[in-house]
Amino acid sequence: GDETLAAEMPFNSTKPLEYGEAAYTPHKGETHTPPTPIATASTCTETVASEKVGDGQPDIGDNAINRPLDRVRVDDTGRELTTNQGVPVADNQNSLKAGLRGPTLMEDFILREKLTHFDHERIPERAVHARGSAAHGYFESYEDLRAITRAAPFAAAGKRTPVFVRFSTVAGERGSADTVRDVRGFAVKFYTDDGNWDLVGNNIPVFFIQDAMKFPDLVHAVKPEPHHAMPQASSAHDTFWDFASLSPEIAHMLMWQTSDRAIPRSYRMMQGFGVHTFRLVNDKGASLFCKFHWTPMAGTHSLVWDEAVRIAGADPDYHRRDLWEAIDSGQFPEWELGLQLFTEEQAAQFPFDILDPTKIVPEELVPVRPVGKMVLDRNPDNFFAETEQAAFCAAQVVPGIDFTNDPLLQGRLHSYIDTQITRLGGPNFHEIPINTPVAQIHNNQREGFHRQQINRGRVNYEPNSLAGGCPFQAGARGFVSVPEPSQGNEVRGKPELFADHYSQARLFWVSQSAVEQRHIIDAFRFELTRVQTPAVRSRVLALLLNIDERLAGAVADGLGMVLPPPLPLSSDNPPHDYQPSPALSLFARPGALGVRTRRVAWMVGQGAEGGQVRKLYAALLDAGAVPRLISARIGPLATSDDAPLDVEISFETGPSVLWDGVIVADSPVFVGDAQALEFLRLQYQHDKPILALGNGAELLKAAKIPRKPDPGVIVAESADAEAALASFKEMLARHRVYARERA
Ligand code: HDE
Repeated sequence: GDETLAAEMPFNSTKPLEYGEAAYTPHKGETHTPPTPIATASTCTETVASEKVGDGQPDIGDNAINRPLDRVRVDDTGRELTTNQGVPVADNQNSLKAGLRGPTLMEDFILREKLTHFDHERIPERAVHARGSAAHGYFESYEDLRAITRAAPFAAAGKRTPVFVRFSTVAGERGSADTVRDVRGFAVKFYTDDGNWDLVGNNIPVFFIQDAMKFPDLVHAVKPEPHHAMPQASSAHDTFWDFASLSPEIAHMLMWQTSDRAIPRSYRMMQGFGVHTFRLVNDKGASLFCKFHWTPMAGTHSLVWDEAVRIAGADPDYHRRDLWEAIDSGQFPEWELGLQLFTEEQAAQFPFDILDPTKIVPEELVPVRPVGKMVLDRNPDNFFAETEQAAFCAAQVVPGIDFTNDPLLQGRLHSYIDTQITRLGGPNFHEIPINTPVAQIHNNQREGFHRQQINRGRVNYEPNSLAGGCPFQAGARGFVSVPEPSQGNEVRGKPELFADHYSQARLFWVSQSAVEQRHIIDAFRFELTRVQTPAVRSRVLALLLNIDERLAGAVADGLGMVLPPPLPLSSDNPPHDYQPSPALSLFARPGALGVRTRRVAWMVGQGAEGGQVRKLYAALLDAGAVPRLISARIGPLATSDDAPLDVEISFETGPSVLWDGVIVADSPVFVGDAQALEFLRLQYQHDKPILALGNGAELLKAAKIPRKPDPGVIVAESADAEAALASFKEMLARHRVYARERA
């Protein structure tokens, strides 16, 4: 029993019970009762937003990829503590000493192992895309696409292929804020029957540069400046804009990057693009060109800039938390995969070169054909083991998918594997469980750091007879490159059409709504105001003049500068005049999520109409929204009906920017609370729907929020609360009340 154990094994003979019962390991074979946890995800209410989401227990989904991962998944429940050699550890609190006040002994292999492991726990972060979050899920094909591609995921209608998807920012370091202005990475690893296929894309369909040769310069320019390592996770500084103003091929990308695409509301609410033109190949070797599109079922929605900046302080993990909580609460994010398919002959007619990654194929030219959906239904168990160690690689394709000669893509085919050798410490990173294909690996590659496979036999070469020729070449079943004819002199240069830098930048500009255009102007103004060198600002204005005079004029005006002459064009060809493409507006994809996962702050004050709050709150929860009661402090709050309300979040921990909308409850006491007024003013300023019930309208007045005309401010008597809530839900589902900005 416990008494004899204590008597037999005091770990510190002078203070035997310093750590209480927990200091004693259970005897072998005895069951260990874990102590009652002090805090779990469901009892902890302090954090910004994680409270009440899920039960904190791992949710073992049924993704095929999770089955192989189960081999290495560790659950410590009911287990005793061991060293890395599996030796049970008696005392994890005290090092081994020569006498209680004496020197620590070299002999303490347990201490040395623990410290040594700790000393080496960090690995280099990704050179770009260091900050990211990931989830497991599956891709499901709508149809049998074998006539177009032999790629395994498309072999049958309803076929499911496990995926692991990582979203990221590009410029910021691993601990930087989620909501900065930046491109977002959208990397999908398909664990197909024929090996891993990585579609390593972005949320913006074009790129800054046209040739891999320029990538290190681009990244050096946008990263923190090398002398003082500032600014973090921001392109708003001289070196980026210096580079940009000297690289006119960047024009189209700048339009996307200054648009609200670069400040998404959620990873769940952004598109994904393969960017480059790829090829799909069928089993007869016939191929079509292909552009990949991911379209979010939740619609494309963004933050407003001031909101994004404030969220970076209020919750730097905003996107990470949003993705985690959506999955944890069973609101699985979904995207539809669409393909733009076209032939060599069609491509030859386009007014741009399909090998140029600064160009899109407008949807009016080639429609997007939906071919399947992706569902993310499981959070990782361990951030480091899965998300951090995931190694995506643009060169990882499977039979049925092939590359084109896009010179940016060609450089990527080299860079990704190369970077993992440093980042993950050797050539066997494909054996880290998250990177290992579900398909089996058989080849004669051997050895290297951290080898996991134990290859049998004496044959590690091919051809061989001693192993019966195994593993043997797959022939036509294997990956066969499209036999594209190629000829020409070795030359460093670009095709002529690559030099049209402005036509599609202008296409993007003219396809934006008035609000979106204003946001682009504001973003240029912000970025260039941060730039210290007037000549750099001026060169950017000269570049913008080639896109649109009104745009250039408005930005110049915002900087108090006069317009310089336009940058000389790099091509003698006249620019191409595209028809506007409505598909390029964020508003083209409102999504089908309604109010699901929308965060609603419910402001309550002393003496609030408790019954009404409880009823409407339940209705909103039922609709899938995420309401929370918020007030000056958490805890019980007296109501009109004697049953207190439980305030969940305080204004300090859940500031205005963390909510998609606000309901002001009918409460007698509100007015004068500075935090409440600030909260409401920001909700209004950030275009969010506001519903004030009964006496709650007083708070709107005090905050000087106009009641009319504004479709997003709803004021109602308590008796009409249910109808008012319905209108509020409509506004909430529409994301933001952008009409307010025109007023
Ligand atoms: Fe990347 N990129 N990239 N990139 N990229 C990396 O690979 C690179 C490019 C993209 O979640 C690195 O594992 C070169 C375009 C994503 O782990 C690195 C060039 C697109 C991710 C690298 C490009 C991307 C990366 C850094 C130009 C959109 C994150 C760490 C020739 C289609 C993947 C790593 C993840 C990551 C190189 C351009 C998307 C250094 C050389 C274009 C989503 O290898």
